[in-house]
Amino acid sequence: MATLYYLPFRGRAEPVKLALASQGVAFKFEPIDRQQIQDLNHFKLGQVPVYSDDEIPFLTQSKAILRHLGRKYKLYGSSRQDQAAIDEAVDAVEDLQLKYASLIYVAELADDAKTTYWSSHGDPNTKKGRNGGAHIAFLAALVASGSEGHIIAGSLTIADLAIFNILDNHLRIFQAEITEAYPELIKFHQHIAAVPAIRSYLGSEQRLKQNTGNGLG
Ligand SMILES: N[C@@H](CCC(=O)N[C@@H](CS)C(=O)NCC(=O)O)C(=O)O
Repeated sequence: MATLYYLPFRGRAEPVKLALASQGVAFKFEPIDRQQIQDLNHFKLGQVPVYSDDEIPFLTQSKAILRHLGRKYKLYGSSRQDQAAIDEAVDAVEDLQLKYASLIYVAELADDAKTTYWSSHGDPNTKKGRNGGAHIAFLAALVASGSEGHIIAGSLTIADLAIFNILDNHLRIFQAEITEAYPELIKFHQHIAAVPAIRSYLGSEQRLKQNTGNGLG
């Protein structure tokens, strides 16, 4: 059975779980602690998530795992153009993810940091600022360029799942702001959450309650 090793919160394992759940793939989640990550036989890059299945043992890096699942379960479009666009979206999510991680773990979600974050990475008026592409407006543009509620190829891909997850994280902090500025993202979030297999996962025991390592956000 597919096995996913991660710390006991959603974090960077969540898009991987969403991908598996969306395809009805049974998987075992192995919660581990930081001490266990020192076992470099399994955690060869000194980090988690780590994923194993019948083809690949102990694959590290959340985006590499996501791409593997994308290829394995046909969540990666059907052409090289689709795949390039999917990679682009997944990497755009990573740019925002790094800013989000800093807000949670470095700034510890302090009020002034939240205000600065929204101003730099959320407010539609700052889209053209020096944000290195880490801005919710760019994700909104990707969503708007899609069709039938999906970013690419008119069907579910890992790009949808990556965007859904980063959006889900941001909605926990900026629900009112996003609802006002980006109604299309709210619609997208609802659409993905309503995919039957995803809805069922989101309401299941497998969906951990704790979102981040320090319990913020
Ligand atoms: N680029 C990696 C980052 C992985 C990462 O930062 N993992 C953290 C948990 S979110 C970790 O393993 N921390 C343990 C440690 O630093 O000892 C990915 O996307 O998987």
